[in-house]
Amino acid sequence: MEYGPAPESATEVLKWLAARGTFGHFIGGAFTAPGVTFATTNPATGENLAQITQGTAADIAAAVAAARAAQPGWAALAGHERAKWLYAMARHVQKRERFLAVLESLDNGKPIRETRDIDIPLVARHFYHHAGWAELLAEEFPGAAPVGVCGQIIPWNFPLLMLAWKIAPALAAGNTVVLKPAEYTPLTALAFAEICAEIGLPAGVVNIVTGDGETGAALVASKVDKIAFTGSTEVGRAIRKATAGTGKALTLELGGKSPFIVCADADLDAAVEGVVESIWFNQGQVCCAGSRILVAEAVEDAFTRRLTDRLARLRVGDPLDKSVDMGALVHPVQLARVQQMVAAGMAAGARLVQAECKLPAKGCFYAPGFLTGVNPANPVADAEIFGPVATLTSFRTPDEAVELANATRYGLAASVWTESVNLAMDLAAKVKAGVVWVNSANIFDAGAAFGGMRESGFGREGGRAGLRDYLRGPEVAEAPEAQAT
Ligand code: TXE
Repeated sequence: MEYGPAPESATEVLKWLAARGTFGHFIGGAFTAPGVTFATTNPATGENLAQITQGTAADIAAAVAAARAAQPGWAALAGHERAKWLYAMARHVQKRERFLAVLESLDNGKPIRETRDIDIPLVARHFYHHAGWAELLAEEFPGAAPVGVCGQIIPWNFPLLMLAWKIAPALAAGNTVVLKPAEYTPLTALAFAEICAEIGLPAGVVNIVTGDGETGAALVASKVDKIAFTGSTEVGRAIRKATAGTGKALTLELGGKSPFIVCADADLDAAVEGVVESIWFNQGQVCCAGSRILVAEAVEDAFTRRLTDRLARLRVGDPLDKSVDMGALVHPVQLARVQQMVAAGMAAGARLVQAECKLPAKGCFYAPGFLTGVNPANPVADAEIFGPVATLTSFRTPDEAVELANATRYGLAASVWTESVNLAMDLAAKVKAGVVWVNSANIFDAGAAFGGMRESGFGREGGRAGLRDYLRGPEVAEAPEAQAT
């Protein structure tokens, strides 16, 4: 088996996988014996990486019981003591950063440049940031109490980062958790469970139960106090129905079809790089990807030319090769989905501009591109492709840009490119999205609230607003800054 560059860490990861082979769940501070298992595979090669236990309702009940038993003691700790554990998690993630970067690339297919420079550093940052919050909690949210036991269900596109987004604020606020990673990418969550064991985290504070949607549904139906979910809009809808009337708190971070607005006065080279970071980052498997490029008619030709040139220079290939820009999609099912969506878009009249790169002979690789001539009735106009393919449409006036940007059932993110501060502020206020980036895209910070509106869900992750979603009590309903205005 050839693993290209980064051989040392890759060897270490392969040894780690070989030593374990089959994983159980992490419940009450220890790994359980494996049960019925399924394979997690490397999407770049199709090879099996490890056997993963399919969580049952009984496993979920055991994990929830462990979290329930641990919760009062965890909440009773002084904030600075909870902070100590979160700092330890951050430091241990940093200590293993190369190992985790390679493991994530192997399980997910994303390029090592991204896991090494983006995913894993952001994971550590999230734990550091929330360690600070644990210390400040009593002062910043006087009278607030944790929600209790939180069930957390995460997707496969940023496996360890989504784990950090869920676990760090929950623990900082005094909750305990049962987390279910996505079935395609459970390995870094299991490596994180080992970190919890190694640092001696009190048993039951973090529990990880692996499995598919059935395991997720069992977690939703279990005796937890809150569900925090990131994933598809369809499953989010089902979870909202399942939790309605149960008294369980709920936050949902779902899909998107985020506009990427290039105004007539934009710095076009910067905007082209913005597209690279927006839709060709992580193979386009990003909930807030700028998947709808809206470009001012006056610069459409110039912008499209530069974008096409840039597209031709993207390198697609072995995720462990440090010079690669795009790796493999996460799974053959997702690859087929992207192929079908693009074919449907073309059948409805769109034209595909696609990189003519040589793809590896096997694995879930897909050449990036963009679709032009997408009319509003085209299925790809408002459906998430969730792959490295944007749509490109032109507009004449800023008002038309706003109208097009808001012509969607989603409202997760938006990106605005202009050299005019006034125009940027005006568009940012009018576009219906939880997050608006100006002259940038896909910037994530642990201190900034991230989350959607409309069918992109509700609730926030990151910063003060994210903390509030893991608390209840008098100071929680409204942020102090909101009360002041
Ligand atoms: O998501 P699912 P899938 C979108 C994206 C993608 C599509 C399908 O468009 O192409 O969804 O991806 C768990 N009760 N996003 O099918 O099924 C599941 O095990 C409880 C956008 O992989 O939503 C996994 O852990 N849990 C998204 C998690 O939900 C259930 C990221 C997400 O899987 C469940 C991923 C159930 N009934 C996909 N069914 C984003 N917002 O970033 C499944 N799960």
